[in-house]
Amino acid sequence: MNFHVLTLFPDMIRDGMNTSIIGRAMAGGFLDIEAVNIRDYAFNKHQKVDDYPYGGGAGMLMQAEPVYLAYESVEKKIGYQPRVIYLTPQGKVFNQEMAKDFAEEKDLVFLCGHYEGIDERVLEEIVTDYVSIGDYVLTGGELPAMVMMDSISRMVPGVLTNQESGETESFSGSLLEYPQYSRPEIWHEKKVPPVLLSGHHANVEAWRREQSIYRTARWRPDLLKKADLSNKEWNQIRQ
Ligand code: 6GU
Repeated sequence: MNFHVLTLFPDMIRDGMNTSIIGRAMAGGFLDIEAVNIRDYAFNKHQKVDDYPYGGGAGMLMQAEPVYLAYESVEKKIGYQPRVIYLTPQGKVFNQEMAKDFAEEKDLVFLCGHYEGIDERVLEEIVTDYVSIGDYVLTGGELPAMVMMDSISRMVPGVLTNQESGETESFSGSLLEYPQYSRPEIWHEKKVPPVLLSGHHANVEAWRREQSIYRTARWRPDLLKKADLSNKEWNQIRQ
C-alpha cells in the first residue's frame, strides 16, 4: 500500500508515522508513506498558498492551483487516477468497514486542509471520498489522515504479525474487548480473576464473552444491535 499525503506540514506526517508497527511495516516494504509538500507547488515567488474567500468571511482558504499541482505530481508518478480522500468534518464518519474498503487500493491520496478550507473547484476535480474522523473540530487534516492510515495499514497483508492480527479484537465482532491481565497475580491488592488462572479453556472463553457483552451494554449500547447475541445473552443484559 502506498499512501500519498498532500499537506502543508509534511514533517508532521513523517515524524508521526515512522515508529512502532507502522514504522516496522515501512522498513519491511509492506507500506510506503510519501508526504507531498503543497507549498512546493506554489506558483508565486513568496510560496503563498492561501488567499481571502470571495464574498468575505473569517480566515483564509487554500488556493486551488497548488493543491491541483501537488495532486498531479502523484498521478503522473503512479500513472493512474487514484482515490483521493479529503479530510473534513463535513465528510462521512470513518469506521472499520471503510478502513477495510480503502485497504484494497494500491495507492491512496490524502488531502489535508488547513485554515478555513480549500477552494471548492479543486475539490470537485480531484476528491473521490469526503471523510471525517468524528464529531469534533480539529485544526487540520493531518491527524485524521494519520488516524486513517494507521487503521487502514492494519488491514494490509504483512503489516501485522499473526499474533497481532487477532480476529477477536474490538469491532471485528461488534463487541468491545474483554479485560486482560498479566503478571503479577496480585497488584495493589487487586487479584487476577480466578477463572483466568484455572486453565479451563471453555470457562475462560465464556467469561471473556460475558465481560465483552457487559462492557458493550455499559459503554456502547448502540453496538449491541449489530452484535450476534443469543436469547440467553440478551436476557443476561436485562437483569
Ligand atoms: Cl477529517 N478534519 C478536521 N479539520 N476536523 C475534523 C475531522 C477532519 N474529523 C473530525 N474533525
